[in-house]
Amino acid sequence: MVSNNWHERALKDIENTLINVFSQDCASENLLKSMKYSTLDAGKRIRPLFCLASGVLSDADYKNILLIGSALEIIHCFSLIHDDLPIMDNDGLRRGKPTNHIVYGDAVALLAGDALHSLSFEILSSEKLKLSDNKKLNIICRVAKAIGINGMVGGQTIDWLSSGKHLTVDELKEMHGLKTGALLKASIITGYLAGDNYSQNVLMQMEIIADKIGLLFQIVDDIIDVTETTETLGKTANKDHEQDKATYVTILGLDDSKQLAATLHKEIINLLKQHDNSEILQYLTDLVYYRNN
Ligand code: GRG
Repeated sequence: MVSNNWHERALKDIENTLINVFSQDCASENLLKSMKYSTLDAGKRIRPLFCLASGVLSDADYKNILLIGSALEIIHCFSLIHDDLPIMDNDGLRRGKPTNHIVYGDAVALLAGDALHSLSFEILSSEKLKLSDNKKLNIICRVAKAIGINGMVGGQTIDWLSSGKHLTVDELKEMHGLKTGALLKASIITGYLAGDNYSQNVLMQMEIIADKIGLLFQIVDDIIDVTETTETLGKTANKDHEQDKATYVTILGLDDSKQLAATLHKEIINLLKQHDNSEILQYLTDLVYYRNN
């Protein structure tokens, strides 16, 4: 059984890797402060944790997957800064503290997001990542696609343009698969790709499982948005409802959403049990399912 020790140690290692990434000169002290403000010492670190967990399946080097996971977390943090801006979700609270633009102003927040975006690819292409050029290129390509027009940005655009409109469950699933699921999936897949004990067959199965984990993450996100308080969430509760956005809860209702999440959780655990060394992935799936923030 995976102990909390693994989780605690991984969180520390992720934090230290991120701190290291920021220990470089920056043309603007304010820009660096703003980047660190939204990246260090906060968040559940779900994406790097999944990257570490799937790397175990292919015997990936721990330092390599820490770097890849940290690059993905940095992308996630940049998307949160942009998402919170007044021209997007206009939110004042994130991870239990004022959002980046509230502290540093809209322009610096926007630029900090841009700089984090760029920094993530600097990490993935750096010599610190001890992988063959082919592997690196494959990983960089996966990440770029996951956050691009057919990934996070595409999904965010659909989400933005569909505010106030009725979506079917399938449309909602597709939108979230892009906006949130694609980066989560990239975390699981790139962790696996980083190792040498690798098979095309397992990769295909991990792709299917990763899609389901992304979906579970989103359904739970929609549920806790209405069942938990702003204090517990660390961000404004009931925000989707206020902004008239379609969610699993608004389309299916709370009980059916909970039932869907429970079924999906069981299904993912059963699929993972078919793979050796998947205990940490199972542990993280539980974490996604049982979380309250
Ligand atoms: C220009 C590439 C680019 C992106 C900008 C703003 C934007 C486009 C995309 C936003 C994507 C987004 C914010 C998706 C929401 C994802 C989500 C559910 C965030 C909460 O994730 P958690 O629960 O948060 O993992 P913590 O704080 O724990 O890290």
